[in-house]
Amino acid sequence: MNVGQTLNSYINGEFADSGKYFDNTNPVDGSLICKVSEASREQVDQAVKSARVALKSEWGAMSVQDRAALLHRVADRMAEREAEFISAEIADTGKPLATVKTIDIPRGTANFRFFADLVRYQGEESFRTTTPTGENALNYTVSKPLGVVAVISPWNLPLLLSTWKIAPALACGNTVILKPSEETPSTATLLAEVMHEVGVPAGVFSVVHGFGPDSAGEFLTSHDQVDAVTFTGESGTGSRIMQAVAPTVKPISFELGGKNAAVVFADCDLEEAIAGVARSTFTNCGQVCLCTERVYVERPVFERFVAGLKEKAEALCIGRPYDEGVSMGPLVSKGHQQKVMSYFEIARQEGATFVTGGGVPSFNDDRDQGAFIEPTILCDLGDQARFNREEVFGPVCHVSPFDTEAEVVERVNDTVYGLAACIWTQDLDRAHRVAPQIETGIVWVNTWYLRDLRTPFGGMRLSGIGREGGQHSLAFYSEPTNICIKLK
Ligand code: NAD
Ligand code: 6OD
Repeated sequence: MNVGQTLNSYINGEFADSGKYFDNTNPVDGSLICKVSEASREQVDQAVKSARVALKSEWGAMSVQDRAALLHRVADRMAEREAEFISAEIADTGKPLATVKTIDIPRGTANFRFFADLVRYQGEESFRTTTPTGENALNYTVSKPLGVVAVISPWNLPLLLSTWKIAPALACGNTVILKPSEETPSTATLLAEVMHEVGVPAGVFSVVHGFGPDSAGEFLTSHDQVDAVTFTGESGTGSRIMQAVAPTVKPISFELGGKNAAVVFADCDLEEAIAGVARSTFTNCGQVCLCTERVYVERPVFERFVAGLKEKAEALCIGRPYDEGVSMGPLVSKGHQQKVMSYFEIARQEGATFVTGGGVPSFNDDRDQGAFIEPTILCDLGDQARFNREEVFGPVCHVSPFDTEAEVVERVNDTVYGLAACIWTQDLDRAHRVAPQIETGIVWVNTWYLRDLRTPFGGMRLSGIGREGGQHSLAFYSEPTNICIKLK
């Protein structure tokens, strides 16, 4: 892929232009990166049909061992082309080089290797049965692919989050159609090139570019020949996709939004807690679904905590992705910058105190056309304030004091979301007592975003449906058939 070239969809083993284009812009300075060809309804239909055919082709007949080996070749080739993946992800997102180099791209290859290895050693259940009337049988389970899986992915961790679903879906023998975010089409296109280069058969993996409503996203999720939809994105979009799949009752896996809390007890290692909350709030400019937006601090350490967090926020170096020492890039787009700024305005009207930030930094160069925003800390809002209830998805948190354990558990759980939470304490009994009371899919104690790909990942309430990770992914991406043989 050459920088500046038009990005096409990848359908049935070929790159295809639709004749209709949208702009892919650089959030650092608003410049045009390239044009992207928006897949038509006919092209999406073609992708689905070729994915159906591919299910019955050499791909369908391939042994698990060969499939796993092919996925390792995908990872190998991604590693060989790592520099291109890095520069493509940076162009689309504006993230600092160090972040893309250590998180986004390595996790992309790791996702393929992990699921290739996992599926290789996968067993199947069997039960020897004796009924109360003395009949004997052997039950065993055969796992089959679901069929054609639609993967709809967001812009915040483009390669990491799309491959988190593509890899297990392929490992289980499905065919996959990816609809990447319109904001970040580049690494998805590179991945299609890699699949082509290593010989993934035509139709097994396709990429359709475009938007959601009345575009590739909707064409795909409402297609009656798609067997399952796996989606990462906003809760409202999840709800619309649920309606689109309802007529054909497709299996869905949803990783959605959050309004994640961190609880800082007075007995914590305060320096570690401050550094940890700074990381969980400001990483990737706050654009990780797991980022902290609500912080509850036990009253005796409240003032010291806020002062320490302010110091960390003001020490962040905002700038261009490739500049030395830069720790925070822009938001993904001007549109998202406006959304985050609108929440700052809501917070102002609700009476928030801005401890730091709250605006757009001024550079007096081309970055003023970019989507930068200041790291921001707020205090003095009530728990019912809109700012404390809705997901902002920017580099911002609200900090409030609490007095008792029971009070803070109730306040943390008082939300329509349920994705992740962090507890900062040195009291092991308290950690074990509080963590299970938190109503989220993930609770971290004295850390944040420490990942083991075998663990269940996902959220409750508006934060999602189902869990992926390790066996949970293999369970979602396959269809079990129980075979019961009567024994004499
Ligand atoms: P989004 O919901 O706007 O878009 C996600 C994807 O869905 C994009 O590819 C988009 O084109 C597509 N889409 C939009 N409308 C659609 C429709 N009607 N039908 C089919 N597809 C449609 O989300 P985003 O702004 O790209 O990402 C940010 C959001 O994602 C945040 O809410 C964040 O919390 C959430 N997120 C959650 C997780 C998680 O693991 N829980 C991970 C990352 C991001
Ligand atoms: O690390 C992962 O596997 C994962 N799904 C992360 C999600 C991050 C949300 O933005």
